[in-house]
Amino acid sequence: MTDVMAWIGLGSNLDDPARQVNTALAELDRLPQSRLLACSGLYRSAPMGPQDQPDYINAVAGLATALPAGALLDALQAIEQAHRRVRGEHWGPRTLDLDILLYGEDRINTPDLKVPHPGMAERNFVLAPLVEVAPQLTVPGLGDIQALCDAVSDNGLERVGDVEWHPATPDVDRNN
Ligand code: A4P
Ligand code: MG
Repeated sequence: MTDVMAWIGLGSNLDDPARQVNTALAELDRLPQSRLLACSGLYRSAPMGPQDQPDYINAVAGLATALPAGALLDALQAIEQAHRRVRGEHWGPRTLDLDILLYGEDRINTPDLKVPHPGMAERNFVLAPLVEVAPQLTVPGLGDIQALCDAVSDNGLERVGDVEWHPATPDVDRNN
């Protein structure tokens, strides 16, 4: 099976959010049949939903994967569990949230998985980091990522730094 480019949204607002996101990136890169190929910087964002919770740190990552979408969701939920995420209030605070934003050009609508992620067109903390790393991206059913990003306010959003992950340097000396 050939690889699909899946775009993953990462979010955290508890227990050192930048560390949660950086650790999760390394864990994504270690998933079976998968390789992390791209990553945005870290963005601080005002909470969407209940306001009596800390700001979030958000980022997006591009994962080349041969895992089917359902298996990828299971793997992401296992990583969330490893970060001791306790599911509480809807849209409430969390140590780590991993959403499948895009899975290649697929449109998926099952009880457990909706792709493209239904909220992504309203979320500046998803659109701005996607524009940073994949400005040519087209979202199935929604269109050009830059146009989607231009249509939302950047209120409450600030790029606060780089992630610790770096793309592997191609080994150009391998040929001989
Ligand atoms: N699910 C369906 N589609 C997907 C998908 N594309 N990716 C299902 C991941 N999961 C998907 O998710 C509930 C169920 O959604 C999963 O079991 C899966 O089968 P959850 O993570 O347990 O619940 P939740 O996160 O509380 O609800 P929801 O609606 O998924 O919330 P979101 O969309 O994840 O948003 N504010 C800021 N600034 N930054 C944030 O990152 N995140 C949230 C949560 C709220 N406010 C935020 C942020
Ligand atoms: Mg979620």
